Amino acid sequence: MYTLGEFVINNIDHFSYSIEELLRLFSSIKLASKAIHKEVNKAGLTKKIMGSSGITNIQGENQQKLDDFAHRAFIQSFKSRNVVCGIASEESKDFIVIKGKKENPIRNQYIVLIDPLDGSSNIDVNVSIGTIFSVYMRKSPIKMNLTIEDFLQKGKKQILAGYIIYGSSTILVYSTGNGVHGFTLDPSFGTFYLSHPNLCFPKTEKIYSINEGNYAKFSEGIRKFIKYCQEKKENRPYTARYIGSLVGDFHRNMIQGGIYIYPKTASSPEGKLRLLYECNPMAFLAEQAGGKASDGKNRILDIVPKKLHQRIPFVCGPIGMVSKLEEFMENCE
Ligand code: P6P
Repeated sequence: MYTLGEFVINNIDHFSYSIEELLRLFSSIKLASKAIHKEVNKAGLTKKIMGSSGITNIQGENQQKLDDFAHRAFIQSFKSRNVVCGIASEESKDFIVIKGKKENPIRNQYIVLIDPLDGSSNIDVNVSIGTIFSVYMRKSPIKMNLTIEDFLQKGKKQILAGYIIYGSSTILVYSTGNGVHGFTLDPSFGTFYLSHPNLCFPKTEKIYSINEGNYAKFSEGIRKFIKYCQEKKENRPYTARYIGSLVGDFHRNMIQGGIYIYPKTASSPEGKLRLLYECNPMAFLAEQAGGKASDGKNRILDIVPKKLHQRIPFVCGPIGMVSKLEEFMENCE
């Protein structure tokens, strides 16, 4: 069985950056995700890692202890591998600059945007949660200080995007623009092995995922699409599945065939999800898996970011389902 490192080395042809630096990036991501895997899997046993940290994070959300643990784990692992020059995290108001080690010839030129632990409100009820990561080359010259522009790049400029889902097993899913591939952690070895090569949305359109509790707050177009999903016609009704964890819902929908929707609502006119470290990486994966991702109208990967933590309405899934939703949205404008 291929390990993640072996798979990367055997698929270097299309990757236009340094393989050594890509392996360093993966080394950081694997190190932190294994530490989080360990804590998530014993969360129910040790009260000290469960529940709220008592801190309200920059999102105004109640930070869970594991959110903070995951944030620190990634910062530390990226610092130690000397390949990243800057990190933007959901848990940190401003971006974090990482100075390269002088004695090391590798010049840190990668920018990472990360949601260290998405869906963390599910920790205490044992529902799958995940890390979402997005990687770019810096735009500013190596010798200059990082600027916010290094982080506000269009999603189509990503060189690496992926997630780790901490569920019945821990799976790292990524794309560098040459398909989507999944690797399952063997905890006894601490090694990620190729388990889901070339992930693609199946032809069957089966599932729709949206928080229907917000139905009264949705736009007419979204409400009409929900009714479309529920009517008995052609290959419908679809199955409703929504676990309140983007990584969990996305992973299931990519494998089984389904659309994920977090639209704007009357109370959240920009939607809830963050463009830079949730929607862009998931949109990159969705397109690489033969699907589509938009804000209900515009391609996510073409959107010019304006702020580090900006929110955006988000829909992703099989091309046919996303296009049908966009049609309803357009007809109700
Ligand atoms: P709601 C988790 O907080 C998250 O960011 C996503 O992982 C998830 O899909 C969504 O929010 C759930 O939000 O408002 O439906 O509870």
